Amino acid sequence: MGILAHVDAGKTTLTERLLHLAGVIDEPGSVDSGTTQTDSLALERRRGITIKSAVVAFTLDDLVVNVIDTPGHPDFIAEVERVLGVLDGCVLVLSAVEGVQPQTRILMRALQRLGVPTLLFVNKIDRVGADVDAVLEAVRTRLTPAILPMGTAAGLGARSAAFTAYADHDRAFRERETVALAEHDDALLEAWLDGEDRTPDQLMSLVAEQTRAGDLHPVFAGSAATGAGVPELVAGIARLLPGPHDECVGGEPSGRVFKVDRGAAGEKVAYVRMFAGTLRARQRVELTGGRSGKVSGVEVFRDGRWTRAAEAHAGQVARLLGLAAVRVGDGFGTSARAEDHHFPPPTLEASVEACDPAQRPALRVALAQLADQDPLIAARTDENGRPTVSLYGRVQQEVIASTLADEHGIEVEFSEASVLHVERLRRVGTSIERFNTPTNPYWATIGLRLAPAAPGSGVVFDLDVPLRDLPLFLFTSVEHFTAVMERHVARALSRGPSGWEVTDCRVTLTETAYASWDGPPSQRGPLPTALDFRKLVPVVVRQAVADATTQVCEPVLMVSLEVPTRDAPQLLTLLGRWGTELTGQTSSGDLTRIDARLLAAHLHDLQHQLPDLTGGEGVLESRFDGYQPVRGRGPTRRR
Ligand SMILES: Nc1nc2c(ncn2[C@@H]2O[C@H](COP(=O)(O)OP(=O)(O)OP(=O)(O)O)[C@@H](O)[C@H]2O)c(=O)[nH]1
Ligand SMILES: [Mg+2]
Repeated sequence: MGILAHVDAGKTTLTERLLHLAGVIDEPGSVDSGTTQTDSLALERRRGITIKSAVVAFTLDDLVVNVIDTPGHPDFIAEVERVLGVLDGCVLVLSAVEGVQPQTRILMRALQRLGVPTLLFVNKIDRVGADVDAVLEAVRTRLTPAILPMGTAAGLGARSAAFTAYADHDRAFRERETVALAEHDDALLEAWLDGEDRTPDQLMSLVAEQTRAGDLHPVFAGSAATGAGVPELVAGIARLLPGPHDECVGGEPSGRVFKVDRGAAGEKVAYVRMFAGTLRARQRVELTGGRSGKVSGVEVFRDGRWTRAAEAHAGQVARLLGLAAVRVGDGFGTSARAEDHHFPPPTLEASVEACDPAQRPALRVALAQLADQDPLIAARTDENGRPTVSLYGRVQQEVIASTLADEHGIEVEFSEASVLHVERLRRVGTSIERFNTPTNPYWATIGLRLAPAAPGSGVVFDLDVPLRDLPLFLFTSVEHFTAVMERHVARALSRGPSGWEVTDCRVTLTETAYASWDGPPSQRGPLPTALDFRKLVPVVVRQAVADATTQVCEPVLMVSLEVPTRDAPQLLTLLGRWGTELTGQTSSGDLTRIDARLLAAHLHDLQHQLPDLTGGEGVLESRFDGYQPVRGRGPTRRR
C-alpha cells in the first residue's frame, strides 16, 4: 500500500500512526523532532521532509500490509513513479486546511490511469482552518466526483477534533452509498428505483468491489497528529482495499525493484515487490537490460525491522542482498521489461565540480552510485571530464549536494542549470557494417534501420533477422542477445549529433552475422566476442542517425495559473513576451484562470515573478507536455 500526497500533507506522520496502532512501535515518532521510522535519513530528519520512499509493515489480522511512505515534493516525483507499479492499493492524503493541491491532482491522475484502488484521507482536522466539507467539494470538482464520504468530522480546528464513521445501517448513508455505486452499476440503480433494498453488507461489498476496480474512492478524515480517524481508516484498508492475493507462489519468480539503498558496508540493497514465484538466497536472477546477479540474502519487514528470511514469495515486499548490478526500476521474470513512465522526465541539467580537484575521481564514483539508486539523475561525463546530472529542481540539487557531502565527504558546486533538450529523427536512416570490409575493424556484421516514432514513445528495439544469424554461442538466449543489443543501442543514442539524447525512434536490427568455422579467413581468429558487438553497435548507430538527421526539441509544460483578475493583464503581457500559446482563459468572481503551453525554459522565471505580479496570491500548476521542435538548428549540449 502506498501513501501519497502533496508535500507536507502528513504522509510520514500518518505512517507512524498506522505502525503505532498496529502495535509495531510503542510511541508514534514525530517528523518535527526527527524520530519517525520512515524519514530515517539524516537529511530527511534535518529538513523535515521525505526524500526517499521507505517501506514498513504491519499486520491486520492475518494480512501483512507493507506501507510505502513516499516523498511529496515535486523534485522527488521519480521516487513515487517507481512505487506506483508495485501497489495493490493506496491512501491519498489531503490536508483539511490546504485541500486539493497541485501535486494531489498530478498523483490522482496517475493513480486513476493505472487503476490503483485508492482511499482518500483528509488529514489535519485538528488544525485551525480545517474545513472538511470544503475539501470534499474541491475533491468532487477538481479530483473526481466518484467519492463516498465514510463518516463525519466534528470539533474541527481543535486537538479534540474527532471522526465518526457512519454506521452501515444508517439510512441516509445507505442512500448515498447506493447513489455513488449506481454511477457504475445499472442493475443496482434499477433495483433501487423499484424500491428494492440491499442489505448494508451487500452494499459494503459493492463499495469494496468498486474501490478495488478503481471506480470509487471512499473518503475518511482525521488527524495523523492526534490519531483521530486513523482506526476507522485502518478498518477501511482492511475492508475495502484488495486482500491477500491468489498470486502463484510456484513458477518462475517475477518481481520489480522499486528502491535501491546502500547497506552499512556500502553494498547494494534492492527492495523488491514479488509478483509470482518464490526467490531464495543463492538464486540467480536475470535483470532488465541483460544484467544479472545472484541473491546472497533475503529480508522481510517483521516486528518493526528487516529480518533475514529463507525466501520471498509472490505478494511479498522483500530486501534482496548481493545484487551488485541492480538498478532501481529493474524487473525480473515476467516483470523484466522496463516500466512505462507515468510522470515527466527531469528537464534540467547541471554540471558538478568537486571543490577539491583531488576528489574528482571519487565524485565520479559517488555519482554513479547515486544514479543506480535514481537512474533519472543520469550522471554522465561531458567531453571535458566534468560530470553532469539531470535534475527536477533546486531542492533536488541541494539534496544531491548534501548527500555527496554527508555520505561521501565530497563538497561540490553546481553550474547554473540548463534546460535538457532531446533530438528526434527527421526521417528513416540506415547503416550497415559487414565484417571483413575495410571500414569495419570488428569481427561482426550489424545493420540497423532507425525510424522516427510517435512523440513520447521512447526508443523501441526489435529484430528483423533470421535466428540462425544470431551469435547465440555468445549469449544465453535470444532474449539475452536482444537485451544486450538494446542496451548498447540506448547508450549510443544518449548523444545525438547536437549532443542531446535521441528519442522517439524504432530501431530495427536488419542484418547480423559473425564468422564461423567455414566463414572467410581472418587474421584475428574465426569467432567474434561480445566486445565486437559492443564496439560496433555505436558506430552503426551513429552512421544511421547521421543518415536520418535530427531535429533538436525542447520541453514544454501545460501551465494553469490562478490569479486575481486585476493582475491577469500583466501576466498575459509577460506570457506574450515569451511567445506563449494560450489555451484557455476563464474568470469567475475576482479570480482568473489562465491555461497556456509554456516553454520549460521560462518556468523558473515565471515562478520567480508570479508572487510580485500577483501580490503573492497567484497559484501556478504545471505539467510536462512533451517536447516541441526548436526553431532553427537548436542549441548544442554544453560540453
Ligand atoms: N496539526 C497537525 N499537524 C500535522 C498532522 N499531520 C502532520 N502534521 C504536521 O505537518 C507537517 C508535515 O508532516 P509530514 O508527516 O512530514 O508530511 P509528509 O506528507 O510526510 O511530508 P513530505 O514527505 O515532505 O511530503 C509536520 O510538521 C507534521 O507534524 C495533523 O494531522 N495535524
Ligand atoms: Mg514524509
